[in-house]
Amino acid sequence: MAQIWKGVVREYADFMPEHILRDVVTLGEGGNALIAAPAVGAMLKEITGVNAKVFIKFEGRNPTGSFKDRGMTSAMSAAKGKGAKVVVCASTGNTSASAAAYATAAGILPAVLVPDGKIAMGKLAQAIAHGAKLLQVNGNFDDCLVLARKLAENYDVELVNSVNPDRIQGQKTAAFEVVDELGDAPTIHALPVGNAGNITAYWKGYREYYTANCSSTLPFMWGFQAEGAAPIVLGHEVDNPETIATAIRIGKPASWEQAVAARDESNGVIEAVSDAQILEAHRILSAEVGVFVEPASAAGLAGILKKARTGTFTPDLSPSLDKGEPMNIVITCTGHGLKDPEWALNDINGNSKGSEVEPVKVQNDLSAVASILRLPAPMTERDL
Ligand code: AN7
Repeated sequence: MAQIWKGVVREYADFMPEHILRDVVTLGEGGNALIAAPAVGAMLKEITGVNAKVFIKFEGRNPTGSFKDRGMTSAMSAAKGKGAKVVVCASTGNTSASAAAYATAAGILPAVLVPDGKIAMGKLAQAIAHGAKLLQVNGNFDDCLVLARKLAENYDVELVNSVNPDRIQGQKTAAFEVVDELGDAPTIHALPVGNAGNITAYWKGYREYYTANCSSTLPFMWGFQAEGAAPIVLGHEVDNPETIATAIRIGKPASWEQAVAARDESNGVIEAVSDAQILEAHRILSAEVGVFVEPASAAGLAGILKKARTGTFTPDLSPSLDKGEPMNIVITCTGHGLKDPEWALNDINGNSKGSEVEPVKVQNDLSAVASILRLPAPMTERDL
């Protein structure tokens, strides 16, 4: 009989602090099996000669369509456990969608602060549908986060951004799942970096599993920021971050130090990818792998391809290569394409991709449809 998944807090209860387990709020998040991406493996082989098995950790499969749900189940469980009436978060969209859904499930009022404009329509719709108090601030994400933190400091309100350590507890389970499925850590784990909570959470998860002897290795953490919003790469804050990947349009990441620690302790990298590279990876994921993501989610694959093409893909660090085995690469795709679907239809300037995406008009007629599809004529009775 199949086991029914109980959500990340209960599934990984042994790795959760007690206060999160008292009153669990879950929508059934996590348990996302890796998706093999042989098309990406073939590209890497062609560019670098390296044998790699590439897997996508598709976090768009979570209840609200992003990885945020993993941390929201734990943060909301803790908030409910202490009797919170109101939670607040700053968000580029996904955190607000997730906070709104989990707060609703917990019977808590969600207040969300989002930047003026530049939020994908699907995410706004989610927050509104779940009954969030949606406040649009005339500033960017970084301004929103400052406000949210001050609100939580001065009023009886719980902050559920990833600076809340209870968020990281749930979010780290993504690393557990990867190890549980592969039998060990992958050689490389690539992912987008915005506010830097996720890279912090993965690294914590990988280390905890390693310490508990659930894995025998640790991965190299490869994080990728958007070029116009790459403070960690530049080494200084970015006052006016810009990228089409609105989810990671962040100039002052809250978990900056933890991200740098994850990079350095794992001998990894944090580098930048251009919007064009992000959109190319977005297309490869949808058209060659079968996974539809929002632009920010494609930054991990964009980074892997960039490193392959610039000759800075350094697989010689992998012990498995000595044995001639392909190395495992896991790429986290953080959010679902349905949240921000325009990128399937429009180019980088927001213009329609034209005939490539426009449906072909056809008569309501069987042979007309078959003819456009260039299907060979069916066998007739005479042929038989
Ligand atoms: C799809 O929702 O910060 O580095 O407020 O939505 O952990 O911040 C979203 C971030 C990557 C970056 N991909 O993760 C928010 C928010 C998607 C995201 C990131 C986000 P972090």
